[in-house]
Amino acid sequence: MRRHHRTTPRPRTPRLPRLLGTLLLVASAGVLTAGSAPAASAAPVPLDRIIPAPAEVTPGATPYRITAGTRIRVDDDPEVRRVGEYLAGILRPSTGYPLPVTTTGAAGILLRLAPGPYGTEGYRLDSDASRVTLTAATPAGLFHAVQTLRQLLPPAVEKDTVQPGPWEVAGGTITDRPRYGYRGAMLDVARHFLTVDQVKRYIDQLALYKINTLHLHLSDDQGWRIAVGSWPRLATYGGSTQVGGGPGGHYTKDDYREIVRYASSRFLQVVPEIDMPGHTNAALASYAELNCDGVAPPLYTGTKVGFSSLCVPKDITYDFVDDVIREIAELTPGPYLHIGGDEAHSTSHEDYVAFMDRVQPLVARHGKTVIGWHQLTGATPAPGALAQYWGLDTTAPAEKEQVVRAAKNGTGLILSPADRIYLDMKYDKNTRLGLAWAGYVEVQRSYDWDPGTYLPGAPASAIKGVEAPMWTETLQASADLEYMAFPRLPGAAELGWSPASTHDWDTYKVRLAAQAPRWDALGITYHRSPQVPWPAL
Ligand code: TNX
Repeated sequence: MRRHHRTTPRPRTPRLPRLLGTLLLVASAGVLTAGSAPAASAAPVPLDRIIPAPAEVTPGATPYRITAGTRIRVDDDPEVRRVGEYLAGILRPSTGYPLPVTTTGAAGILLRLAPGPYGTEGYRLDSDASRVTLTAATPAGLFHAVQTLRQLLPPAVEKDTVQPGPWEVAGGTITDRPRYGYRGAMLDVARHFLTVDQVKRYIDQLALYKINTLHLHLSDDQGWRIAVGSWPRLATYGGSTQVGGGPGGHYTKDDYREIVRYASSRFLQVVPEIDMPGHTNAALASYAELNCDGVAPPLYTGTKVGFSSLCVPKDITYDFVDDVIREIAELTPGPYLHIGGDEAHSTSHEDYVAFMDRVQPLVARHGKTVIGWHQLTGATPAPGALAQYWGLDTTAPAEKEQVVRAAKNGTGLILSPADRIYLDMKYDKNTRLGLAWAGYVEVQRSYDWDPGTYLPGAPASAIKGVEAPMWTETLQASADLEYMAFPRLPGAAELGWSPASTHDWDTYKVRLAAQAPRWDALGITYHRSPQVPWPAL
């Protein structure tokens, strides 16, 4: 019963079996609960009311109810047990139940690894009166299944004090796997420094929507945010301020390891970015010898772009880049290292190409695969490199063609169109945070596009996924980040995960509205866009 993913959206007719199933489910839940618990709130969340939309749903008749006696039964495998404990950690505070994680028993909530058509991140969820079974080929698949289970429970499950329940999961089966392997979110920790705890909080929010990549923009004109042992002033001096002139900050190597560890406990890889050859004022200010004229500029706390460049002809530039890449590659278990390459307006085209020709092999030498912003396609992308497209609908055709040509020649693409999923763009003219250079981006605009057809001419196989960047010129507190990310981030996650055939704004906005009580329970600030039918406050 596997459904084949389509790369083009199908016409907007709802799939009849799914719709019928949902109706049946709602009806049967109503009958089952009549006379016991309060009917309206007791109907369990329909299996297809989650974000990202699951690939395939078959409703069943009887829900599963978590009770004081429920056990979480896991395979005898340390990683599966870890996912079981993570689930218990979510359920225990709000249910008040002990929910022991055990390796025995056949009822309750079961987490099992088994071969099947799940790929590296897919899963199956089966729910009936006696058990909920999560099955996947990998711990990552089980972790994503846990996020699905979480969204199938009432929003109050997210609270950290005991709530009344009941805790029912609709009966039936979900079979699910992602459309794309790269589903990312970026945090710019350079314009405003974000603490390790802020990054962890965001990681937890990403995990809820099955995002598997955290891209950290670790350096820019306003700050260098990671300790480099061989060039210590980068962090201690180059990291000592930020936009607006505040104290800035940087991650020690242990801080960074802790972010990587925490991300990996949520099955996210970290992609570190050192932006080069432009966006380098913090480095140039820290070491005079990196400048062509040998003079260090002052630190910079404004928001202009395009004024700085590493000195392309000097050999010391490549000693510097080699040291930085080596030390960051050593700390990074994931395969990718992002070298930026955007807005190098102070680097000649010739120098830009020469720089990329020398730097990309250094990334390979330290065992990593290059990612660059799509301007990298104006040079010669290394074999296997990925280009991150951040253009707009209105980007000049020649620039899009250059990206498409690279894709045809084997460069993979990550799609981050700025007028769609730049999370720092204002929603409308009244948004008090954010920028508007790519226009206003309301929720429907951010959701309503198809990564598979977005760049006409790019081979479908070149599209590796979607990433939602968050630039922080105007953002500092977690509440700021959340206000910009919610509700647009779940849409980016759905574009990366769900089959194109599920794409439909009218049903999506209802699913999105249903997330709001969960955000409230989690303390997440969000924008109550007038485009979404939110529940009353
Ligand atoms: C463009 S996107 C930039 C960043 C800014 C951002 C603000 C990109 C690769 N470069 O330097 O922070 O716009 O939205």
